Amino acid sequence: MAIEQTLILCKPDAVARGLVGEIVARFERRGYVVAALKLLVCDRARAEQHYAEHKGKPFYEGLVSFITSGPLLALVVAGAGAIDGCRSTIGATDPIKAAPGSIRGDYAQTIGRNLVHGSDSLDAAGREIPIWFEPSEIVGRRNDLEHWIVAS
Ligand code: IDP
Ligand code: MG
Repeated sequence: MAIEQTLILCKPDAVARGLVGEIVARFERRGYVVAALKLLVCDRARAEQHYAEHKGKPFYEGLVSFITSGPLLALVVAGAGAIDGCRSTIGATDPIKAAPGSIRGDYAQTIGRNLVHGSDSLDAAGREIPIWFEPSEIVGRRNDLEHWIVAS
């Protein structure tokens, strides 16, 4: 299984509700490693870049307004199959449909306040990570991560 990096955002609702420790712990307990992490307030330009695929959809303005509404925690999380693995730990987009045991299934109620973002493909991760992090802010390049991972 390839070692992958994925972009995770603990959105402003996660920070406001004091859930970032719980959320990050779930990725760590699964064996993924935090390769980069920062707390920031996302401005509109970055939000539009990040959510470009959703421009024009009915929920787009609300989404941009929400993601820029307060501090969020951005992370690069790395590990074997981390892109799909983190998506399954996060759970379905609509918390009503998210399985109990997933982050959204355990802590969220509505699709507009679903706590976490995770890249949904290798292409998305490759596009999204540079929107949030400089290469120098990411610790451990993909090929160096193997020895951190206690898995096979
Ligand atoms: P994802 O976060 O599970 O990848 P996407 O379809 O990429 O889901 O949508 C991005 C974000 O936009 C979602 O996490 C959610 O916060 C918001 N969103 C998606 N669909 C809706 C909707 O129908 N109403 C309100 N917000 C939505
Ligand atoms: Mg998405």
